[in-house]
Amino acid sequence: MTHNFKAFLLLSVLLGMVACTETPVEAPAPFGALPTERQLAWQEMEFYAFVHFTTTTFRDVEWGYGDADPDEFQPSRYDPAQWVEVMKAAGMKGVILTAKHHDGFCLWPTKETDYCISNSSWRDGKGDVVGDLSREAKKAGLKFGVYLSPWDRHDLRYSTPAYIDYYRAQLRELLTQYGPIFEVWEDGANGGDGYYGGRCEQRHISGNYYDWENTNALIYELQPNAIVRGGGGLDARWCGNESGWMPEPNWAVHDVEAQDYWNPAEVDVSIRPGWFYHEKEDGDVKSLEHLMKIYYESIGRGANLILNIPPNKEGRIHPTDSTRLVEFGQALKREFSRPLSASDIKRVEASNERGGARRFAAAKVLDGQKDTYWATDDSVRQASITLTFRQPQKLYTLSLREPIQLGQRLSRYVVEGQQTDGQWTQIAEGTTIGPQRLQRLPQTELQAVRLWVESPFACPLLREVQFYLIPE
Ligand code: FUL
Repeated sequence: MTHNFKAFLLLSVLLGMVACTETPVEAPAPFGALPTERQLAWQEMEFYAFVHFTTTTFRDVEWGYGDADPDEFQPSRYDPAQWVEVMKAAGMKGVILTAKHHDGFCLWPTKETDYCISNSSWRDGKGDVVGDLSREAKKAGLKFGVYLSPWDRHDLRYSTPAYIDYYRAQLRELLTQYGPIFEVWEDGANGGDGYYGGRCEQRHISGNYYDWENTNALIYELQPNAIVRGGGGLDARWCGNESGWMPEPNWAVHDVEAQDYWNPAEVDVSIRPGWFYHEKEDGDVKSLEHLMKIYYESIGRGANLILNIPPNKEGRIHPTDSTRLVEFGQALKREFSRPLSASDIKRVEASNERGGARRFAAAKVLDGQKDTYWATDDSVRQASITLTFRQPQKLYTLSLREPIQLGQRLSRYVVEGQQTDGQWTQIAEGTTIGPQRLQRLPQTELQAVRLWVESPFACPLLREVQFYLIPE
């Protein structure tokens, strides 16, 4: 070996070592409160059904008083497979049933009370709506959840400690006999008056009566993947209205300053004015436009949407509702049928890319992956990303997503469009993004779009920028 060749080898080894030891760019640290595994899975559910059904349906009221005879529960053409078919067609991913509403009547053959379906002559006392719906849902690939009203206007024990044992025993039945449960709905409503074992009086409860901490511990013990939704549950929160819209900004964190815990919102709304079926509301089923508006203002604002579809006295979803839901499923498919493909985008640039690393480059917003994202250096609080199209495009809708597994960060965004004459103008703006933000855009020809984001607490991260074109 010549001297020169040895020197060359040594140099190569040294250079190789330098290359190997070059410090890789560190991933951004997670910020603040983070979603749990079950919350992350739940955020992907996005859209599911609510089913309000009990003796109340047959009395044509909203809040059953708790005095209906079990025999009044007589759905004549009962068909939970039809409910599920409609849910599937609408694009829903799950269903939550009122196993017991405020009237106290239980839709499954519980051993804990006589006030249940086993004491109706319907199906010779062999009915089990919870069992039927959970089975149909499973067959169709829908997740199943239960609503169990804490306020019970029938039970004599209500407002005494014995009722809490009763409520927990009911939960134990529901959470052990019907397979995986994705969500337990604890409702906060209590109007005071009720039947209460024939006493027909007002009953008020004090602050910690339900002792949710221990009740929820039981839920997690029996169903570790279930989301417990307030009343007493902290996994998900009420959006604050029953009209189908998420107020802005929508921070999934309970206290943004304190960053205490992840507490994402769920928007609950009925396809009709009431939660239960009433014939007089047959003409008031929400229009397609209204449902689409709800979709944009709930899921499109980072919340989950639970849409109530109440079975009628026959035990079927009324034809007006089922037709509307099928149409809605088709409209949703159409709405997002023309995603602008990454190959239609000539260039993606950002004002800053973390450490100049490819792993955090602006282009990561286009790769369709959950775990990859554009990131900036830690010191950055405002940044922009510019997407230049190969040809001018008439855009329709924009979808933005943060990688929420690293916390929610963005407080505001502004969208600018570059017209074909080179002029830039602002075309949209908004506040928080979170798991998803949908934004309709003006339908003008644009050759580029720039998105500005503000991230007051930590460096901005963005998982997705997806444009949709005007549906055909
Ligand atoms: C409320 C209840 O009082 C309504 O009847 C309905 O169940 C709705 C979803 O929640 O608190």
